[in-house]
Amino acid sequence: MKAITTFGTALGLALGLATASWAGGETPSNPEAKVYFVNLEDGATVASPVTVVFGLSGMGVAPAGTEKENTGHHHLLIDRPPLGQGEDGADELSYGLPADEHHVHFGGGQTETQVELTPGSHTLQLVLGDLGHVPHTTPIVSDVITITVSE
Ligand SMILES: [Cu+2]
Repeated sequence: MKAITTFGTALGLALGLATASWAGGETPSNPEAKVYFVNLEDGATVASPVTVVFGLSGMGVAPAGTEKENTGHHHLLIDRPPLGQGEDGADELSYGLPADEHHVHFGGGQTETQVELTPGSHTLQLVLGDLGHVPHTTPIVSDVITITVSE
């Protein structure tokens, strides 16, 4: 019985710490919201250009710059560490996402794209950003998936 109690306490502490460090920018999200890949699964082998369809539940898509509660726009992260584990660590969760080959913005409110990827293994992650491209608090991010692009 004692062992169970101790385990419960440790779990509570671990969850508390995880929640405290998992904060983004100033825009609140629906913490139940989910962003996900509609047409790609982890481990999939695909041909380039790769069609990527973005799914979002619990919040709505709105173009960048739109001030509307519980909305955001999609960002596709390509071949970089999971958001919050890049060079700036958790700090990157509270700043606007960069725009470069590893961070593609869909500020028009698009929900799908085609990306040219070289043959081989690539990682993809979806991140919802607010009107100013900053992740929400709680950040709405997908799992990181690894796909293989065929020759
Ligand atoms: Cu953006």
